[in-house]
Amino acid sequence: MRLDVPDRDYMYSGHVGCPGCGAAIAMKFVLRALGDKTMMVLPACCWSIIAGPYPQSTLQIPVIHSAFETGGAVASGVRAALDAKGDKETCVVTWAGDGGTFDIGFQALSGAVERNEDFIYVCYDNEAYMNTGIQRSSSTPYGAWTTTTPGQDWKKMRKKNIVEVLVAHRIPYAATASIAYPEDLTRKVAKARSIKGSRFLHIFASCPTGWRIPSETAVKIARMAVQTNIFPLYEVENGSKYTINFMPKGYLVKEYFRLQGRFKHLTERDLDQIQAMVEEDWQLLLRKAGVRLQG
Ligand SMILES: Cc1ncc(C[n+]2csc(CCOP(=O)(O)OP(=O)(O)O)c2C)c(N)n1
Ligand code: SF4
Ligand SMILES: [Mg+2]
Repeated sequence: MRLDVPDRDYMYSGHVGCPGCGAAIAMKFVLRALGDKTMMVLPACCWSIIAGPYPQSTLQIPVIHSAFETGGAVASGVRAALDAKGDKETCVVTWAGDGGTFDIGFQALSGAVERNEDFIYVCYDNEAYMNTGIQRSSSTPYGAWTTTTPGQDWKKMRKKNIVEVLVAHRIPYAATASIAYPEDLTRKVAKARSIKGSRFLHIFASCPTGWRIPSETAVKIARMAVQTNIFPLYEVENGSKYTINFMPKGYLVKEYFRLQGRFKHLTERDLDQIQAMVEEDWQLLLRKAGVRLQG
């Protein structure tokens, strides 16, 4: 099968991520879709390491490594500096993990998008603070083991719905995407690049190390997250126009959970409860998108 995505790479062939790292796959596709004239703000996260130690870098674009909590603020400053130089062409992109987005960088992100700063904010979501040893974030899903939710203290709170939080800011464009659907991802990045103002992309990026999965299953598991409705693919324009990009056939969440060591403690009853939560979220999304299903 030949993928219909640009073939010019903006990553060199080597990087220092773990084998099967979804965050590395996400970066590869996003940079291909953004093309030349891209500047990246990189708050502390696994990607601060994956890019390699100075003076080496796997990235073929200018990068600013920033403090963890400042992704939105630093991007605002870079945009202002480019504007002052008369450079309207270069696209400013913040690339942050879920911890740097849902939690610690949220204030700077919310401030920047409330001002409708002209930049793209990409959150690659591996559902925990991976770089520092798999600590739980507000993106970690209900039921997951992490080093701060060990044993019977597995996470009992549901994942924060970050796209809905961004949609509440009424930004021009917000979308979910997955490393398992590169054509959909590429189209959304290209669309985001063509829009002015604040744009937000939430990319599901498997983490073999933190999820306790074999590296070769990273893409399969990301695909299953979409096919089970755990991570639906959709986009929202101007805070109100919802479009669902993929209608799953409705696989059972159990199949997805059973492949991952981080969920191995869950009982059948826990998994039935999670199935009901997923269904509830999916029905809510369908209502927002104005989709009515029979039954
Ligand atoms: C203010 C501050 N607190 C804590 C850290 C330590 N730190 C660096 S990266 C990181 C985890 C980042 O998690 P996430 O944003 O989800 O990205 P991931 O590592 O999962 O790719 C932490 C806690 C820091 N650099 N700065
Ligand atoms: S810990 Fe996870 S996100 Fe970080 S480099 Fe390894 S696989 Fe990638
Ligand atoms: Mg993370």
